[in-house]
Amino acid sequence: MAKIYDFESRTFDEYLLVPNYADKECSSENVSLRTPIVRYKKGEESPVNINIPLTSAVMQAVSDDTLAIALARQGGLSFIYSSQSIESQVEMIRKVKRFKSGLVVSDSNLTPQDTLEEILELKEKTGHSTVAITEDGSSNGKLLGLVTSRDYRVSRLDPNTPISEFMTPREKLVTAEEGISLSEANDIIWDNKLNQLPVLTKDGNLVGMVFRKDYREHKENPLELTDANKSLMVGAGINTRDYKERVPALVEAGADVLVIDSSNGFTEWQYETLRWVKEHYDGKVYCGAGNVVDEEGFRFLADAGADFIKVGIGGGSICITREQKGIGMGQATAVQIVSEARDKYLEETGEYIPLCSDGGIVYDNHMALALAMGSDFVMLGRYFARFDESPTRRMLYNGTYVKEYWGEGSNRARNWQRYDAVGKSGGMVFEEGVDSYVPYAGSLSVNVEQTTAKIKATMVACGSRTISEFQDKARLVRVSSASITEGGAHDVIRKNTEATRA
Ligand code: RVP
Repeated sequence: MAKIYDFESRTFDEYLLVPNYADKECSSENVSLRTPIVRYKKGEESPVNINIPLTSAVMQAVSDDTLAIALARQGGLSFIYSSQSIESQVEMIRKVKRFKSGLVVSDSNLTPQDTLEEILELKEKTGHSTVAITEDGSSNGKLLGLVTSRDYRVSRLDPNTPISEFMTPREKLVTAEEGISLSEANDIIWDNKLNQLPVLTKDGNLVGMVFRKDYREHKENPLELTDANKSLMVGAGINTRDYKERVPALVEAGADVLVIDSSNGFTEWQYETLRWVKEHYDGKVYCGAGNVVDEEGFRFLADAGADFIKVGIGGGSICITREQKGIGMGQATAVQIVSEARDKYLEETGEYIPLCSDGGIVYDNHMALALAMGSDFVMLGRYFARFDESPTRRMLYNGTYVKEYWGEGSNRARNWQRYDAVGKSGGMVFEEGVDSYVPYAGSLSVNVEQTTAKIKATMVACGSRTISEFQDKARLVRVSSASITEGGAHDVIRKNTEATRA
């Protein structure tokens, strides 16, 4: 007979946190939101951490290179969507890795024999006005000169003029040698009134550039998430079908963490994919898996070697899996059950597996609740889709600005690899996601700053300075529907009808 659980599954809105004692030292300035994202042994540190517990969903309407750069600069991590060709996903990863606040691999390079016309074309393509002139026109060739917009006047110079005639030659350039620190490079930039400093190997080959502007911006983004080479960090989605080709290409491009993107992770497909990644790379490539909602699903992926596990089925704002297939679990309950399973696994094996609460987060307080209930980080689709940096169009709809947002299981995404509803023709037989609009909300950095300030304030109210302390100390209470009404503004005539909770 079917097993029927004797509890109801619940959503975040049905819980509140109860404050704990907070001493004077427990203030927002002293709260760290740094959090582990891949498995580690008890007593050790996770090899990969993020500086704020926010990741962006593996979705076409959310995570491209532009959003990934903006989010990494605030300390979070994007997972670039996999419902695209391997080549275009790789290109997005490369763009994020190339964007460096410190040393930038030059993406605009020509030879001295090229012409002004080619400089102008390149500038148009990359949007960058500094071009490295190398012997072979590559980003790591012998540096022969530099061209910036100060070196030519388009109105005075024949477009066919060879670059050698107007570039600033190598001997007139101030350069630095490989190994220089970012702050030393910055001193040279200031002392010599430069806008950029080429960094060269001992043999004079170009390693990259340090830009004055980037250094300043880095100082303004103290939480910026970078790897050992000072490149921004970025994740990538993979699927269980073409992983043998996709994973090597993504790893080669520099993806820092992978995740198997699927609505249901409790499958032999995920097991095989995880084993392949782990064995092929000797455990050196990190890969998350999911999604699951119970202990059995968690154990299965943990034993298969998942580095983190995503929790949640059917809670996504654009997701109709529960309606279509009748599967899923209320998100808050799923997080609680899987967290308990994770803690049991830690007791038994001494390995901590970070959890990601994925889908169904509407308000900032839901993020705090997800963390309190045991998630180490959250994954957000709708939240990020609303910002300038998301890949979709901003439009005027019924008098307000909106952005488009569609599910990976919608016909629009045609991401049949994420779902099992594949027909004979290879298309989708039914949809598990909808195509929608979400209210436009401006820039990512402003919103993320506000969200993280709220999470910190919640943690302070619960007497916690770190996420793990928050998880240990949190005390939660279920609320009745009447007390939910009591929790919002009530029995007053609101002057401003805009929702203020988001
Ligand atoms: P939300 O943040 O509530 O918009 O949810 C985003 C999550 O929804 C994704 O990370 C993914 O797990 C899920 N999703 C994406 N597409 C679909 C679908 O089409 N059903 N669901």
